[in-house]
Amino acid sequence: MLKLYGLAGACPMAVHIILEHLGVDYEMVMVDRDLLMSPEHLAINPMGQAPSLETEDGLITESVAMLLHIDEKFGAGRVSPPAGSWERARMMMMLMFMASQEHPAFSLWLRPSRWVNSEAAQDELRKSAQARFAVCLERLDGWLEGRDWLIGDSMTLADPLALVHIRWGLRVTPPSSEYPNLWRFAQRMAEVPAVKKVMADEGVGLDGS
Ligand SMILES: N[C@@H](CCC(=O)N[C@@H](CS)C(=O)NCC(=O)O)C(=O)O
Repeated sequence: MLKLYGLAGACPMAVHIILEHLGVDYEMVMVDRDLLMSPEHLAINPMGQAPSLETEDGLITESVAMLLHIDEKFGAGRVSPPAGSWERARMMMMLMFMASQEHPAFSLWLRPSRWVNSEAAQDELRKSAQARFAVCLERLDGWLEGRDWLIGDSMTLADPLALVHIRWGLRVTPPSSEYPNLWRFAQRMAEVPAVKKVMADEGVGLDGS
């Protein structure tokens, strides 16, 4: 059985949602934040981060890799467009964009002290990271203009990751709730049965909790 190591409301939640939505048999292990850098957890995830996914073939890290692997094994076309299609190229673009542009911008805003020492440098870094994150949210908002889902007419791998980032965006200025398409999308997503269950299980909401 798959075992997902998660952190409430963080990027593992996207993987959690897809597992639940596809009805995959899995075990969920919530990692204690204080133990992320413990030797036991570093043996699972050498970066001291979540998620990690234990499979019958071994362990993998990186949430986008997990989403793709789960889709290939259990998705049967339910949460991704066919290989080679333009829609799949766009879904991949969105996943990579969120993982490699949007997520790091938020992380720099959240924890500038990991990168620079002085308070002045941290303030400066926070400001530029927040501005960069806003550019990313603007782009995500544009992709949702006139649409219920990022791709096609049902949930794909890109949507749960977008929801996670929109929840994070409630903490920055301007908050994600001020982007009309993002906020409409987040509220809609929160009503999808699998999303509702995962948010309840992880104890998170759309109210900043
Ligand atoms: N690129 C990694 C990023 C993992 C990551 O940044 N995880 C965050 C949660 S979203 C984490 O574990 N943060 C705790 C920390 O860094 O202390 C992935 O997509 O899996």
